[in-house]
Amino acid sequence: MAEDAILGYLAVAEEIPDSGQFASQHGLHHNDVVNVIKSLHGFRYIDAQDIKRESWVLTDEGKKYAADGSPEVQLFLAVPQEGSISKDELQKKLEPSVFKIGCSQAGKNKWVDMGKQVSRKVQHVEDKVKDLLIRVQNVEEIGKDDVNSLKARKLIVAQTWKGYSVRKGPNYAPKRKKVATDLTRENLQRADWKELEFKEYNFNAKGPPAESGHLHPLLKVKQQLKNIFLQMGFEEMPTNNFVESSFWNFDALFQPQQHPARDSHDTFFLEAPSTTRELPEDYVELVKCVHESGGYGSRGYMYDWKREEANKNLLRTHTTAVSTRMLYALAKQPFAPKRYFSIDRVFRNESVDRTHLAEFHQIEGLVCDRGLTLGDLIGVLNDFFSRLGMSKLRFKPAYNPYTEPSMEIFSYHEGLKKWVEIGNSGMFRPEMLLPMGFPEDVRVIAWGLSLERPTMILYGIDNIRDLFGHKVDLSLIKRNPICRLGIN
Ligand code: FB9
Repeated sequence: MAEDAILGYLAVAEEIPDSGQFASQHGLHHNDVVNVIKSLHGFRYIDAQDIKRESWVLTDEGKKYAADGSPEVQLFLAVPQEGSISKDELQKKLEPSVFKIGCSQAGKNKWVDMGKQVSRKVQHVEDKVKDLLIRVQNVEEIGKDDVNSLKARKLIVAQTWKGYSVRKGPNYAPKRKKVATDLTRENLQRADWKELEFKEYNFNAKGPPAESGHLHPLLKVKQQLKNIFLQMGFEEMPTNNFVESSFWNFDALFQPQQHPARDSHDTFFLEAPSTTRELPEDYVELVKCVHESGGYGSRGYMYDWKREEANKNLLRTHTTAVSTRMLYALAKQPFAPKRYFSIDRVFRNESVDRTHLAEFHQIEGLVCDRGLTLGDLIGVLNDFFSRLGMSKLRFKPAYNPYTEPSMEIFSYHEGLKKWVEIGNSGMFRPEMLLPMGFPEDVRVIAWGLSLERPTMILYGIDNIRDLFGHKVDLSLIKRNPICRLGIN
């Protein structure tokens, strides 16, 4: 249709100066003409040049007045030729916007006398505005001042019209030759490949996008945090056991058995297997004592410690449970300083909301060495978080059953323009370390944070359910580039 019109027209004419006029002269939609021009240009049947033209188009309000007349004329016609009409009466006869604009325009044009009563001041008026709008609609020229006044009344807006001027191309032919895009068996059998014109190879054509796996944003940030820990000389702890005994998750951490976190409101206890198979009996005895009657300078919690409570299996509530196992194993060896880290899932029976699910990934770091102080903890925290791009830290005294002193960590986040709580930390209590068998002067400083929070902030994800779980929009994972940690 449009193709034959264009190729046919160029058979007799040098050029098609304006695809817009060509379309209207041939009763074609300009878009169809443009698509054909692009395709013929692609095959070099024609040579098309962009042409732009600024034109005015009517706004919706402009279209209304072009159809129904300008508001001032509608108002004028609503005023009786003789006598007058009350303003309220008049208002009822017209749409609110027409009445409002009509009053100001007709008033300005001194067509009517706008008092409590409204009367005509002239016999007849021309609807110049309507005429101008119709001329614009018909792409006819109108004067500069008229353009400005219509523009001022937001009845017309500028529009860039894009079209093409077209000339014959190097492969011009009045009819598009069917170009073969493939040499088929039939072509060979019919030996008609000689006549056939083959489409050029387009070596710049992009192949189909290579579908590949995409790392979940959480895993991208996890990898960067692992790199930071490894660069700081930390060794990763094995976290491949979501199921833990209450002993390693709580008791070994000197967390008393009646501590609120140890009831099913906060912790997922297992039905099967409900109890752990074995614990290091001699060490369990020491833990029992320190809970019940203290020692090592502590008076303990002075309650009856129950083995069956410690035997209960649960989904670990923190990766600190892994730290406990690793520190216990470390204490069995001749002492050597150690830096450990873990990043893995922990489970808490919490109500789900925008930032909390029943599970999240905990990041934990610990340094075990002789004579470590709170200063060393603050030092390693500044080092660690500065590598995450968080340099300005503040510390707020906090409480954990297994660390004393403990501190919540805050950082001023330039992007969010506020102080953000970025983690918790402390020095493991002697009641935890000494029963393990560590020498008196060995101290362990540790800290923890979540993986979800930094990932949500870095990827600008507002609701944790958009980050993790069955509602995640996979395209988000596909589309999201790596956010470089440490770069604001
Ligand atoms: O991750 C947390 N906040 C955070 C971290 C990084 C971050 O980076 C942004 C790019 C800039 C932003 C925010 N928090 C810890 C703080 C809060 O979100 C807190 O409300 C929620 N916390 C979780 C626990 O919720 C019950 C985050 C999680 C958390 C808290 C404490 C520990 C671990 C995870 C710990 C510990 C610990 C303490 C002493 C010794 C050993 C471990």
